[in-house]
Amino acid sequence: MIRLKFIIALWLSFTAISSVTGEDGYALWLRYHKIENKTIRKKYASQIKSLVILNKGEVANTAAKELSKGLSSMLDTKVESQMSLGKGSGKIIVGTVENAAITQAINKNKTGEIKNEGYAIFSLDKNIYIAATDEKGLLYGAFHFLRTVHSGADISKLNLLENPKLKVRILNHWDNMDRTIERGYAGFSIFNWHQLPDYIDPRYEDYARANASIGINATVVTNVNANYLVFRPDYMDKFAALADIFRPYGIKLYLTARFSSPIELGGLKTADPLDPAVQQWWNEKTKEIYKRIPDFGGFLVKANSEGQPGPQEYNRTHADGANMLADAVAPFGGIVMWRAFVYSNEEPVDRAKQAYNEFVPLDGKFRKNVLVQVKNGPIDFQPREPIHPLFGAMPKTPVMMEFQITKEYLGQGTHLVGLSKMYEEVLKADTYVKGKGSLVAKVIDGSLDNQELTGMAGVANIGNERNWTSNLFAQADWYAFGRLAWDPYMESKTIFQEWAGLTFDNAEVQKTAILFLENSHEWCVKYMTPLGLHHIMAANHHYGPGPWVSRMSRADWTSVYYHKADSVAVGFDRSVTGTNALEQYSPEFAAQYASADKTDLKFLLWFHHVPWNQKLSTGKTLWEEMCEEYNRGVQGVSSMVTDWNKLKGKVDEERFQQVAMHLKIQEDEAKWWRDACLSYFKTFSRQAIPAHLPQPEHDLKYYQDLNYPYSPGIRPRW
Ligand code: GCW
Repeated sequence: MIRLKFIIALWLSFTAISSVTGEDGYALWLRYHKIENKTIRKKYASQIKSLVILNKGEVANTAAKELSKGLSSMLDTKVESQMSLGKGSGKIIVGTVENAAITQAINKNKTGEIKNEGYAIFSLDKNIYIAATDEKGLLYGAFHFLRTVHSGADISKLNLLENPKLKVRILNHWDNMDRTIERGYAGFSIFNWHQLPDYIDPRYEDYARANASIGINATVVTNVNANYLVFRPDYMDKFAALADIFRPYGIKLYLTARFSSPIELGGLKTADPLDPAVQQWWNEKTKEIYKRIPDFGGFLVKANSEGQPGPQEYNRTHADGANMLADAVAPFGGIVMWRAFVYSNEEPVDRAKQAYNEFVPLDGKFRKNVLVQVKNGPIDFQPREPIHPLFGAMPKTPVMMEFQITKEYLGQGTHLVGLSKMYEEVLKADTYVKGKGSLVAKVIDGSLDNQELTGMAGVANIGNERNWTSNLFAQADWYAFGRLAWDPYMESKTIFQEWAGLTFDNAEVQKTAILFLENSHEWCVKYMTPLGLHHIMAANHHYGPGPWVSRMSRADWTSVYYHKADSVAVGFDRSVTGTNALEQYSPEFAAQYASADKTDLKFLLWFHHVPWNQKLSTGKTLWEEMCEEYNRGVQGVSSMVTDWNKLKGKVDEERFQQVAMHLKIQEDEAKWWRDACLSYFKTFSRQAIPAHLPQPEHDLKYYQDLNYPYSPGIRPRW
């Protein structure tokens, strides 16, 4: 009996340890393990004797809680927060400028202007100050300080000022109310609508905390393919319960608005945005929401796109629709994010050109509290796209970025593909609209056209799987999104160092992780869509290759529409001889891609229809280069398999295995992409795959016959 009790006690203590250390990935980058290096830990302990929080609000309270928890754990000694300043040194003093002690310190330190949500951290008179203008700044400063301590850096001479470059740093959840997630690959939605508002899953708070730790200050919890039930009172109560949990973490809740809700829920005959009864309906609904959620952020809308209802059904414009909702939220300080992801099969125009055609004429016609939300590229989150021509083309309208964090087209739940480099490539791309240096980042942060309202949205990759994101390394994409939304000029290298440092303890593991994050996007592009190929994945679920897809309800959902392979050439001619999509960019931008021989190979087949036998700058023909590229992509993945396996024993076993198993899947699937695509394109090039390269294991029909009816993340049909 005693023995049994002992065993149970032992078992309990083990499970307690494993849930505390969270080495199944649940703890994300917030592990805050005890600092192993004794010298560093002791030094910190002598520099951090007490923690003083001068503000009393709920967000400051969160900052206090985080600092106390994080520091206590890393220093292995209880660091409790107190509210009175007291005497002596060795204090971490946290407060906003309303406190005299903070203003005095700021003046003495000659800290520059701390803007909304920004913070300064500096050492002064043997104390360390975390100072801000508002409490959210304190929270972000607290997380920054924790990162610094975690990294083992010297904290005796800290002096930094961080202001967020974008105002709305927001996740977009494509989560449905039945808990499926459109394009979600990490399980079901973490939001349990059925049990809300009475059952509060502790995960909601962990979610808010993770977001706050990387500067995310907003979230849209419902799918852009929206459900009118969002506006039913019982559902509004559910959202209010979530908003209450998010608020202490500085996170505002937003909702998607289905344009036809006044008909479906309100019983009106129309959803015409100029109809007073419709406007009245939205005004009333908005009031009901604000009654429950006083700091409600506003609406995100997908309209007249992929079957979603919108103002054009009433011969009204996107601006008419957006403005109606903007007027409804304006009295409460809310905003509307109106998506520019529009294209129509009926339009005989290159899909890549349609959003620009529709939105540019509306420049200047949107209310002040409307942001036009534009995807990074003109088609749809492909492994690589040139920048969307709308960046820089609507100088009188705030334009925000939409990135996809979930990997709809980049290996979904299993492939290790670091997205930060892709985001960086887009943000640092030059639009040239106002001469050299007119970076996309400058459009987004409002500096190019003097915009006040700015933002970046990321389509969330989070689900209810234990480690949140399925592939452990996909946590790095969530992390990178948050950091880039805070500062779109940040370098991926820095982001990777931060994330790897926080996620893994062993230096060799960190180094390898950084190497993977640096290179994996490029490898993925190569094994899926090299040389500017795009949209050649399998239909509907988009899992795996499908360059042969030719019969769909609409042509612009097929692969053949995009690659245009024939016996002579392959690629989409978007130059003057083709659809001239290049005309939508500034002349300097367009000039880079005007002729095939000058075009960067990354975008060759995006902009040009190129003969299979064309000699490229590499000295190889297009066909040969395509074969090489596909193979290089596979080799990259194989190198990750080898490199990761060398780390066995250097990283905790559970996370080691998670990554190892996913890498194996990725390696097999990279080969699948290569072999399927080359087998298919070979039927056009009518040339063999060079003999020194691996040959496909199967014939084309085999690849074409593969099917995956239960592939996750598929768009629901209702
Ligand atoms: O990427 C495509 C997806 C759709 C998605 C759409 C959009 C939410 O395949 O599932 O719908 O884009 O961005 O609206």
